[in-house]
Amino acid sequence: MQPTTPNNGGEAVDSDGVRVSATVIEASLTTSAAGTDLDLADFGLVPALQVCGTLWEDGNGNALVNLPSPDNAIAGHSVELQNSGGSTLSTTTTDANGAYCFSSDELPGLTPGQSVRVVIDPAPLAPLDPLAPGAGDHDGSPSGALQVASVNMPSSYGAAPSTANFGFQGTYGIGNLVWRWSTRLATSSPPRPLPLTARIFSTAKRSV
Ligand SMILES: [Ca+2]
Ligand SMILES: [Ca+2]
Ligand SMILES: [Ca+2]
Repeated sequence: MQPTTPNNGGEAVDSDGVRVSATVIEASLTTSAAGTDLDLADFGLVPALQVCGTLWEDGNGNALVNLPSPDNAIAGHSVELQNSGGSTLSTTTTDANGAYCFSSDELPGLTPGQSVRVVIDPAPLAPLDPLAPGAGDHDGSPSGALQVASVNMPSSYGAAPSTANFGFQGTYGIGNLVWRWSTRLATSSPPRPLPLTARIFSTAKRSV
C-alpha cells in the first residue's frame, strides 16, 4: 500500500503519513499552543503502483494465457525490472503459477507513469522459444539474447497493475535416416552416407 497525499484537507480528515523507507510510513506531529490538542495523525492508504505478469508455455498454441490448463506455468524463473536506461531496479522470481510482481511498496522510487523495462533471459528455458513479438498476450521482444517488455507504470496509485507477460512455445522437429542398402536386407546398419535434399509438404501438398 502507498500513503495518500498528506495534508490534503482539514486536519481532522486529511492524511498525514509520508513514506520514509520501504517499510515505514511516518506522520510528524507539531506541538500546539498550551491547552490545545496536538495535530491529528491520520494514515490514508491506497494500493501501490505495480507491474505484474506471467511466464507461461503456450500449450494450445493460441498465444493467450490459458492457465492452469492447457498451458503450463513457468515457475522459478528470474525476472528483472530496469529503468528506461537499462539500469537494474530489482529482481524477483516467478511463483508456482508463473506470476511475478514489482511494487512501489518495495520500490518507493517508482513513480506514476514511469517508463520501465521488464527483462528475462530465455536461455535457461530452451528448447522452449519465446513467442513472436506482439503475439496475443506476449509482451516481450528480443533484445540481443534477452526478452524485454517496455511498459509504463500505472498512471496513478490505486490504478490496475501494468502488465508484462512472456509466452513460450515448444519447438518441433522431424527427421530420420536416408541410407543406401549395403545388402538386400532393408536395414540401415551399417549406414552409408547418401547426401540428399529433404523437403517437407503440408497435407495440401504445398512445400513448407
Ligand atoms: Ca495534516
Ligand atoms: Ca490529519
Ligand atoms: Ca494458450
